[in-house]
Amino acid sequence: MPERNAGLDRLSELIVSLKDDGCLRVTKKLLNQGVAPTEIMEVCQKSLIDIGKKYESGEYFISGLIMAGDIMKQIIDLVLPWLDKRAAPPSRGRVLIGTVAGDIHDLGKNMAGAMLTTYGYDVKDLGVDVPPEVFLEEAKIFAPHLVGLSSLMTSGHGALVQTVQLLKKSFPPKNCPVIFISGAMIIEGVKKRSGADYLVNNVAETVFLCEKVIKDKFIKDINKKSSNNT
Ligand code: B12
Repeated sequence: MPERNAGLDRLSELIVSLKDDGCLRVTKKLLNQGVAPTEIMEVCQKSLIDIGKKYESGEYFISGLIMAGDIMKQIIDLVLPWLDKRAAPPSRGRVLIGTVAGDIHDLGKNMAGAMLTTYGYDVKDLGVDVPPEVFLEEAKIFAPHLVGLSSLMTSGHGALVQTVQLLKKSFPPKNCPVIFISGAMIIEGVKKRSGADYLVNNVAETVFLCEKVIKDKFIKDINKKSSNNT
């Protein structure tokens, strides 16, 4: 197993102490040293959780969260061009994503969207604060294989549950897109309550899940249909 680059711990310290110049310098260095973008993203996600804890404990204020969001956006901009551009077919599948009503957090969703696009998926991003009905309307038009809902606040769980249930009841089970949910504060219990198919915790897991679902569910269906026709 390759040794972990010590710069990743340095990056984490700099993010948590909101030192934007240092963060960007270290990120560039890590990328030039060949550290995987996904590894850098994992460090960012964990560091942001630490920042969230500092906010909760009163050590940081809302300005801290805003700075963290800003730093994160700049790091994502640096990292995205380094993502592995796969020689993928024109589209591996359609994925509809968005942040649920009442929530404006979008960093994780944007990262996941960019990563899926890089891996050859056709991604439609509905943005933030998206009402359940809009997810449904867009799902009818775009006909996604998967729908990914992001929700970072406990207060957003109601909207999340409503969105999943609306989608589930509006499509016949066989034609319903596979629904996955993601974001800090989502726990297995929320997944169960909503009836979502999967809970994902990071972008690497998301890409893996999409590949698995498309392969297991949709490609199998296509093969079944074509063998029934012969
Ligand atoms: C940055 C930040 C902000 C920024 C957001 C900037 C932006 N453009 O997104 C700003 C300053 C705007 C903000 C505002 C607020 N925030 Co805030 N924020 C955070 C913070 C520190 C980091 C979130 C983040 O970006 N994480 C990094 C990303 C990469 O991680 P992620 O979202 O989990 O995503 C990963 C996976 O889950 C997955 N994924 C995520 N989404 C999706 C979607 C799809 C489709 C897929 C495929 C995958 C996927 O992939 C990602 C990468 O691995 C969190 C702390 C935390 N624990 O997360 C608090 C946090 C979420 N915020 C919180 C709060 C309270 C607020 C405010 C209400 C504060 C206020 N008083 O105004 C407002 C909310 C306004 C609103 N209505 O939405 C709380 C929520 C607490 C709770 N129990 O609900 C947290 C947890 C902080 C805390 N510990 O108290 N916030």
